[in-house]
Amino acid sequence: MNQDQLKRAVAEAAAAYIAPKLESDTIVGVGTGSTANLFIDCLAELKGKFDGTVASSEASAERLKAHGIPVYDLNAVDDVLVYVDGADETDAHLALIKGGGAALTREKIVAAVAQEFVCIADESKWVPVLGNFPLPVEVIPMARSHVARELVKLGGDPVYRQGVVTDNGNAILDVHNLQIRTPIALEEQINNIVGVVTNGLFAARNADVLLLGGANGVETIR
Ligand code: ABF
Repeated sequence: MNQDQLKRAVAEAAAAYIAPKLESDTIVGVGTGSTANLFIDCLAELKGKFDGTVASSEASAERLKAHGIPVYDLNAVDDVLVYVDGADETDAHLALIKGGGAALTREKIVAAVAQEFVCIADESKWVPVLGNFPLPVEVIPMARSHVARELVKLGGDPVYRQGVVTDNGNAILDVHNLQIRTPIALEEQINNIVGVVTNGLFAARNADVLLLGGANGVETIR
């Protein structure tokens, strides 16, 4: 199977994983990216078996609505049963790097609210140590240079993602050359820099379940 087929396989596996949990009042959290897009298409098959969704980006909200799936403001719902989203990297503890699509802050908020976080990824995302994929950091625009200098002190090489404005109106710095051996600690350290909105390490709130697509099919890892 090629990468697209693996993404489709994990998207289908996620729909099959959540289907038995759905009830008429269930809200499903939906992520962003090409794997999450395929999940949205599978979710459309389950329309009517749950109430609606909250989305981690404007792009995902549009795709959900195009399928006729209700999309709610997160403030309007009491509970998110499950959040399904992709990742840029995952380690064996299901700590993740996310944010390649610049949606990390809303993704982290929905993940924080959700009872269960199901990550869907093809095997190219599985790494022994996080950091080969540049770590995205969302920053308040006026703090960009300050945050970049602080990130250099932490050993990284931040690069401004030119031309990208997040759904929240902010900028993204991609931090290269990090070998992230203590992801929970680094997540906290970066979040403590003044001007950082959030960073793409999902370690304090990691995934609960990983559906990983590879040559031998979809593996469920907890
Ligand atoms: C989102 O989509 C992001 O957090 C991550 O950056 C990206 C993964 O993209 P894809 O599924 O297209 O590889 O989940």
